[in-house]
Amino acid sequence: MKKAFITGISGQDGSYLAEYLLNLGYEVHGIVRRNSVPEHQQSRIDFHRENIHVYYGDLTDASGLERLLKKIQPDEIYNLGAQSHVRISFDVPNYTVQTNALGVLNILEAYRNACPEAKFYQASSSEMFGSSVDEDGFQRETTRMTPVSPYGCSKVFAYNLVHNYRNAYKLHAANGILFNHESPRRGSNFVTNKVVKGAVLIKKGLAKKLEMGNMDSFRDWGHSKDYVRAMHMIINHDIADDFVVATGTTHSVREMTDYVFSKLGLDFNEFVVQNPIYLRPEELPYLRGDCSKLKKTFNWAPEYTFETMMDEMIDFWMKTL
Ligand code: F7E
Repeated sequence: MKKAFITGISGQDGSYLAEYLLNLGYEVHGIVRRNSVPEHQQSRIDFHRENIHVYYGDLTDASGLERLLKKIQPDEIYNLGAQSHVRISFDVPNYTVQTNALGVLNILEAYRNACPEAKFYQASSSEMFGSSVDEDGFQRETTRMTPVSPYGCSKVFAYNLVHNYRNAYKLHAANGILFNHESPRRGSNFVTNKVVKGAVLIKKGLAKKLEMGNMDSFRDWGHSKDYVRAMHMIINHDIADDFVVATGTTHSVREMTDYVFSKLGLDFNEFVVQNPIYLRPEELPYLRGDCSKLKKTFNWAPEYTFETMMDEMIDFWMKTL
């Protein structure tokens, strides 16, 4: 039985990955941060609590990470833990860098010392490309990285560190460069779930308005379930490498909002207002990923489309609220 260790196991991707690996017969271990309301924190993995080994841990706690890796001796380490909200990274830049950059140094060191035969996956992000777009309108593995947020900068540091540890210490350490990915489990302060939840509240007469930030940025939105399958392929590739995971299609926030409100028989223009608190000091205007390398290497293809993913989220909130 293979053993996997997942940081960020209680998050959207961590919970789907844990389910995916359990179905493949893995023994699954993961860390969660201490929280004053633990009931809420682990809601995404509650279904599987008996099958998952959960420990308190934190990417900023180097000795705790090393102790756990020594004890568990995992075959695969998935580093999905992060301060993952881009706008909030402007509010808490130091914490973001401590967790997403130095935290990766901590887990790479723990990995190198405790279980160097294991394979390592780093959750790298399309936010690393920042303002760079290739001439054909896509971002890919070779696109220049010019990040535009503390979050993006922290992820570039971690991405480079993974290369450094791969080459210097001959570790099997891979980067998945994931574009935005969503699901009903997405935190409701990320834009897709915020819009779906807000629109459903309006539809049900429970809210009158939805306050948003910049409606003109474009994102390449895929489904988290499709992307965790890619993570497993990437970590198990013969050689440790870097892969973009994306759908290749892009939509503006405005188009996405229009899609959701229209599905509910509403005109978003009547309900959406701008609140500057949701604007970012610097915005990443356009993302569209080229994942040819992933498709060619693993024959990966997403099962969800933008529409089926958004419809699933709408159904979820219609049933939940
Ligand atoms: O924003 C705009 C916002 O917060 C998407 C993270 O998973 O993907 C995610 O980062 C767009 C931005 O995701 C609101 O300005 C407008 O242009 O859903 P988001 P993100 O910043 O793209 C990358 C790949 C990651 O790695 C990150 O961890 O939507 N937007 N109005 C808004 N965004 C939010 N959150 N809230 C608004 O009211």
